[in-house]
Amino acid sequence: MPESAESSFLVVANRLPVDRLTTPDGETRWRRSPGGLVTALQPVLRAEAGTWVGWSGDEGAAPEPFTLDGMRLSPVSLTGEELRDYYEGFSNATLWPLYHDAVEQPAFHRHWWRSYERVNRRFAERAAEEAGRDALVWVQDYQLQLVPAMLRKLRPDVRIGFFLHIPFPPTELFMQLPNRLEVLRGLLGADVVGFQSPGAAQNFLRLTRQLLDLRPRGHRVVAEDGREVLAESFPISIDVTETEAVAGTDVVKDRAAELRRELGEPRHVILGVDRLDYTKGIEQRIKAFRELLSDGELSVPDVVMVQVATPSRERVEHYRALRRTVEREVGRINGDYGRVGVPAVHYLHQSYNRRELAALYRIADVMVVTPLRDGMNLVAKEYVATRLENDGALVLSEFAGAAADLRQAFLVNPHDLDAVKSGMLTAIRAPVEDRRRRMKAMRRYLRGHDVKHWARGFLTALGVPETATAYDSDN
Ligand code: ADQ
Repeated sequence: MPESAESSFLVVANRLPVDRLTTPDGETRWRRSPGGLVTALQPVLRAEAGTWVGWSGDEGAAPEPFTLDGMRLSPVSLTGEELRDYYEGFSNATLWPLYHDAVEQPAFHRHWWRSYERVNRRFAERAAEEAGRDALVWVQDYQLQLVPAMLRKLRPDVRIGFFLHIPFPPTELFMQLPNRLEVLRGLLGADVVGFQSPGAAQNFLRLTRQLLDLRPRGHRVVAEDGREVLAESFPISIDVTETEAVAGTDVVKDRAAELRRELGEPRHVILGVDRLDYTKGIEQRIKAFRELLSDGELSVPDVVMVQVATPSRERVEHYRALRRTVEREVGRINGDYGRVGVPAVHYLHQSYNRRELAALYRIADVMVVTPLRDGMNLVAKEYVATRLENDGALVLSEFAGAAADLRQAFLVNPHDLDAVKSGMLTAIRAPVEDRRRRMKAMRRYLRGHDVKHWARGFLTALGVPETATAYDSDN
C-alpha cells in the first residue's frame, strides 16, 4: 500500500467520489464525479490529509489506494455476487423500499443479508486500517449501517459519525426487517447518528426504546455499552455558490434559449428531473399532466412537459417494471395529445452534465417534484438555486425532506392526484409577484443553508471545533 495509512479524518461511503476513465491510448485515469457530498467534504479531506473509503465502481479486485485532488482514496472490492446480493439485493430491494414507506414491497432473503454483513465488515476493516489514532470517521448511508458498531469493536479510540441520506421509517415498518436488531445496534455504534428530518431522528429514538428498552432523553440515548449517542437531524443541501455560478454562465444561458426554441417556444415549460425510481412519483406526475390536458385546463403546444428520468438500478426488477410503465404512459399521452413535431411530454432517459441540467432548470417555468417519499431531494434545491431572476415556480411534495426547508413552494400531497393537478395549475397561474416573492425567500434560505453549512453542523456535533470546519474550497 503506498503512503502510510494514518488519516485523522475518514469518509466511508458505498461509492468513491470518482469515475474511471480510459484514455484513447488505453490508460486508466480517475475523474472526480460531480456531487454535493464530495464538494462539501473535499476541503476538509484535503486540509486533514483525509481518506475516502469506498467502492470504485468496477467489480472484482480493487485498485491500490491513490491520491486525487488532494484526497486519498482507498478502494474496497466487491465481487459480482456481492453486487447482486449486498447492493442490488439487501440495499436496494430490501432497505430502500422498506425505508421509503414500502411503496414497493421489500424483499427479504437470508443470503442478501449475509452478503450485506460481509461487505459491511470489509468496509469497517478497511476504515480501521486507514484511521490514525483518535481519528474521526464519517460513515454514509443505508448500505453501511453495520459499519459503526463493527468499527467501534475494532477501534474503540475513534469517533464515529453516521449520516442516513434516505428516510428512517416509522417503527411499525422497521419492525418488519428480519435483522432489525443487528441494524439498530449497528447504527448505535456511532457517536452521532444524523438524519434528514427531525421525524426520522424521532423514529430512530423511539425504536431504541421499543427494541432495546433504552431510555432516550431529548436527542440523546445511552446505548447498551454505556456510551451516549446523539440522534439529530442535519438536512443536507447543495453547493449554492457553484450552482448559481454555473446557471449564470453564457454557455448555460445560450443553451437554455436554444432548448426553448427547440421545444417550439411554448408559453409554459413544466419540468421533472429524477432518477428513474418508484419513490419519485413520476407516474403520478405524468398522469396529472394528462388529466389536465384531457380536462382542457392546459393544451399543447401552449404548455409542454419535459421529463428527465436518469437511468438507475436497471438490474433490479422493480426499476425495470417502472421504466416500462412510465414509457407506456408517455407513449399514450403523446399519442392522445401530441402533434407532428410537438410531443406533449419530452421524455429523456439520459444522464446530463451540470451545465445541461442547469439549462433545463432555467427553461422550467414550473418545476414539479412529487416524490411519494424522499429523504431530502436535491433537485428541488438545485432548481431554486438556478432561478437567478427569482422567477419560476416549484411544485413540491410534502413527503420530501426538502419541504421543510423550501416552505414557499407550492406544496402538494403526491398521493392525491387532484391535489397534484391543482398544485400545477396554481403554480402556472400564480401572479408574477407571488412567484417572485416565494422564489426570493427560498433562495435566501438556501444561501444560508448550503452543503457546507450541513457538513459543518454535523462535524461540530461530532466534536470537531467549529474553526476546524471553516475550510474554504481553495484551501
Ligand atoms: P437521490 O434519490 O439520488 O438522492 P436527489 O436528492 O434528488 O435524489 O439527488 C439526485 C442528484 O442527481 C441531483 O444532484 C441531480 O442533479 C442529479 N441528477 C438527476 N438527474 C440527473 C441526470 N439526468 N443527469 C445528471 N444528474 C442528474 C439520495 C436521497 C435524497 C437525498 C440525496 C442526498 O434519496 O433524498 O436528497 O440522497 O442526501
